[in-house]
Amino acid sequence: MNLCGKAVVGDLAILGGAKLMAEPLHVGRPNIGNHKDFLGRVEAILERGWLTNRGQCVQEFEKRVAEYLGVKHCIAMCNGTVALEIAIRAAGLKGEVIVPSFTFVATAHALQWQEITPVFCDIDPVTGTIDPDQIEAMITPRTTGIIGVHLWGRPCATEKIERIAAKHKLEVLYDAAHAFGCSQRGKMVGNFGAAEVLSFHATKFFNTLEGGAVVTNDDGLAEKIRLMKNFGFSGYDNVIYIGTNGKMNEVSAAMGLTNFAHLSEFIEINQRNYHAYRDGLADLHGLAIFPYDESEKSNYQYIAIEADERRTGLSRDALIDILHAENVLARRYFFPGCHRMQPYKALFPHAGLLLPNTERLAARVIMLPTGSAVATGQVEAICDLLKYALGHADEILPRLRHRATVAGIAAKMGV
Ligand code: T4K
Repeated sequence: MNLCGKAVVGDLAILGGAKLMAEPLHVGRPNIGNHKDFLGRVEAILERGWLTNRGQCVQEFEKRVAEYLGVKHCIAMCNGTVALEIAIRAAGLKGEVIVPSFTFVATAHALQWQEITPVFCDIDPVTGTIDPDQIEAMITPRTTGIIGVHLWGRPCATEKIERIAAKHKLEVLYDAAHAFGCSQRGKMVGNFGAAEVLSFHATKFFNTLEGGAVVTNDDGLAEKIRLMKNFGFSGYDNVIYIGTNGKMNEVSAAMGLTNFAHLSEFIEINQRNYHAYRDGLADLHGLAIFPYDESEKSNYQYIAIEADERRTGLSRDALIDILHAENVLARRYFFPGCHRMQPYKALFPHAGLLLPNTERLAARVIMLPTGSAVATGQVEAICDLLKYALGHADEILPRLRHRATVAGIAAKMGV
């Protein structure tokens, strides 16, 4: 018997067999530090009666993040999306901003929310980040900036992007939601562009329940952002700027401080799982894992694989259905690409024609579970399951088709 426990194709859960995992394995299960430490901090917050508005924990958290990244300013926020919106506004972006479509929709929404047009640029097929060679062709007189996304913790081609931006007098921001703890040429993400935006959402390897931050080395920009995230207040009754409420609360910061004590442990677990996946999938034709550059610092938080249907014999979606049936809740981050989501789909119906690499990757990517909720043995079993599925694609495919036909007929009959 193999590690996934499938002797015949009928043993696959999608074809009626037992599930590989007793409990669902999610992508994005939170890593949670020491419960007692967290609860102790929450108790102290309650004792102090200072729950938000730049309390002790938020101040300490901002200091820890800035020190860890070697960046001058960290402004903690309630989430990454609001942090993006505020950074965009503070950097003075308007008109059109060039962004990849291959990102979580929050990157595009943070622009559109402020009536700034996201102009979708294609990605480099190897790195998955914005292709700097395509940026210049998208610049118009209305363009004010570029937002690169450090996809799955892989930093963008920052040098090239920033050279183009300087030439055309554009601002550069980075959506670093995936890249806390990652470096490029030894420099920590957080130190590139005018500012970078982090997310500490529950599903990120390092979380503050909900949370985010803008990090920057620009004193003036930091000052503006601090004002903007607190309604523009500069002391009691004195509003000197337009602002909103982007503040991180004390309990979120307490979670962040608690998780800081486990940061290297979380990264080690992710790296261990990454190695197990990389080794387990090594000889599978048609399934390629997105590699991490291990000479750089990385958080290893996303296990992204690309499925080439012509070689696997099974489509990406069929593989996801097979995994889901086994309680391995793989995801399609980022399907179908922002340009195929509303309102962008209606606004730019033909955007896809300029985004061949985005369309290709969006149709192929499978995100697999990792983090402290996933044991090495489970990773090995998942790899073995994929190996089994690919090795028996010829037998599985007709049975899946038959199953789909029966389901279609049943649906039509209202059964
Ligand atoms: N930019 C980029 C590039 C981003 O990826 C994101 C967020 C942002 C900006 C915006 O940052 P935030 O404003 O979110 O701070 C999830 C996250 O909600 C989102 O934060 C993240 N990116 C995105 C990649 O993934 P969904 O809609 O896929 O989440 P959901 O609810 O399906 O959760 C994923 C899985 O995680 C669940 O199946 C189960 C597990 N889970 C989730 C939560 C919330 C848990 O086990 N426990 C939990 O508490 O977007």
